[in-house]
Amino acid sequence: MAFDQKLKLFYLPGACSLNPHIILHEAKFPNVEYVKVGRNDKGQFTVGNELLTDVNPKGRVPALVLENGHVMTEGSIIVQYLASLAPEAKLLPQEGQSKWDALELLNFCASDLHKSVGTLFKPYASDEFKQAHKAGEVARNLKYINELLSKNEYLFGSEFTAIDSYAYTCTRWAVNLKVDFSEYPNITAWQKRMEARPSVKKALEEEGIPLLFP
Ligand SMILES: N[C@@H](CCC(=O)N[C@@H](CS)C(=O)NCC(=O)O)C(=O)O
Repeated sequence: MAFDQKLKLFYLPGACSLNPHIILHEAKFPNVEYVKVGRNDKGQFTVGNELLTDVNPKGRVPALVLENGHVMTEGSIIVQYLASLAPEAKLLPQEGQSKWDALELLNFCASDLHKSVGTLFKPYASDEFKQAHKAGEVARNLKYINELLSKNEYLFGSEFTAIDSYAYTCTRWAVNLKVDFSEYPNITAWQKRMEARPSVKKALEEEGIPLLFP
């Protein structure tokens, strides 16, 4: 499949679909339709009068529909796919040990980071649990990211990769959920660096959500 194929990204403003949204702009994919999902009174995602489950049986974002109709539904795999279509954008290393090391970190974002911060949104989690979880798993993952950013400007070295857009998306949630970032100054500096990128600004603007650091 080609770089200039027709693509359709289903997103919810600010959700993990922001990661592929940033990546589509970062690599300047030319032929993308962005479809905002809504919610019905049962909390299910909707697209117009239809349920998102008609597109993605998991009922979640992101979902990327390719020109041939195939649907991809896991964010970390979607960005690997996009990176392979746009090698000159260097969204992820494509060869050697770096390829595996980058995938390892991308997987950390998709599993530990995404799901630890994401748990703080669960309506069935008690306030007591959320406080303990912030001090436990969330802090552990943010500390690791903060350490990585003490060595480099971006998470996988001196250049932006799709690991940054994923981690930016999740650490953004943590800021909005009032996690204390005073012990993570490198994350704050990197979030500002991320928000200076035209791709990030454009994706946030299209999703109708504010910069953390206007
Ligand atoms: N395994 C999926 C998870 C995607 C995911 O958790 N999406 C969230 C938004 S960040 C969602 O759609 N949540 C709605 C729900 O769980 O009903 C991935 O890694 O892309």
